[in-house]
Amino acid sequence: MAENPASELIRVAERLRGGRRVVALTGAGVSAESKIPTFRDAMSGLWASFDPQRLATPEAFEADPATVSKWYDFRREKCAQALPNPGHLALARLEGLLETRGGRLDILTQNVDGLHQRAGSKRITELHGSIMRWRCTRTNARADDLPMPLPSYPMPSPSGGWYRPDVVWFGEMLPEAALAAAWEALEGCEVFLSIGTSAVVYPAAGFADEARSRGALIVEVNPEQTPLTSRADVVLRGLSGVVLPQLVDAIMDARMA
Ligand code: BV8
Repeated sequence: MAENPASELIRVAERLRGGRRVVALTGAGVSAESKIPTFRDAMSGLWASFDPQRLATPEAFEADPATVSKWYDFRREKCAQALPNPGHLALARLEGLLETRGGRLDILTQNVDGLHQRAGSKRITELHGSIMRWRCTRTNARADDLPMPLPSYPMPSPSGGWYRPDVVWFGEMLPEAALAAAWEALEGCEVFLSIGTSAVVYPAAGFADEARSRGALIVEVNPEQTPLTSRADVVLRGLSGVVLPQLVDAIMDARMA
């Protein structure tokens, strides 16, 4: 992977130094260095023969609640064992840096693993819910303290329904509060960072264009090309766990004062 020209990194750092309104859209790539498989990686072992886009649907749960519950419980355990990586930690640092300069960082994450919270970030919108939480199919009551692993698949809820993962499946609407928070963040956005996402799942994949229509600088951090690459103003080609700390160091670099 070619090193990013320092000038590209400096260009973004200079824009961020000004204490701006920044939105970071994060995807599974940000958690890849925490050993959580991305969607487009072949899922390891037992799940290699399953297609996440087929399993992550209401129809799949309806048809086979045991298999879907087991898949999510397997992933929940991996997420609970994972640790935030330097990319998550750099975003938490960036949030504090911007705030001291009167700016703001909104993290809009497609990830359900809770690692941004554990890295210390505060202003986070979970666009697609949380794999650490389950929701009753009858009452919508939520539970984030169910035993790990679950004692049975699927897990019955006290109301006589079942517990389903409290995530947004393909074909399901995003939570209203999450969408409202995303639109509010995009409203004032001056720099939009698309980090570790294949930029193919909507409505999140449309946020970069929303930000651009408001004059924001569009920056992509990804080791590979995506459908957003050709529309990005700056492409920082690399791993988020490497590029994001470099970006924050560049902002802190006194020589840039
Ligand atoms: C909805 C939670 C109303 C569950 C997920 C408009 C146009 C076309 C289609 C649609 C549309 N509107 C709605 C749709 C349908 C659908 C959709 O977009 N389909 C796609 C496939 C075309 N959207 C929906 O259904 C959404 N609902 O809009 O409701 C509606 C409904 C139907 C029809 C119309 C309207 C709900 C979508 C949410 C689904 N839930 N997750 C769970 O986790 O199990 S999606 C899941 O996959 C993620 O949350 C994420 O959103 C998505 C993509 O994953 P990524 O995070 O991008 O990860 P991926 O593996 O794909 O890529 C990783 C990237 O990281 C790669 O680029 C790689 O290069 C990079 N990378 C790897 N390592 C690193 C790295 N980058 C940096 N550093 C590294 N170290």
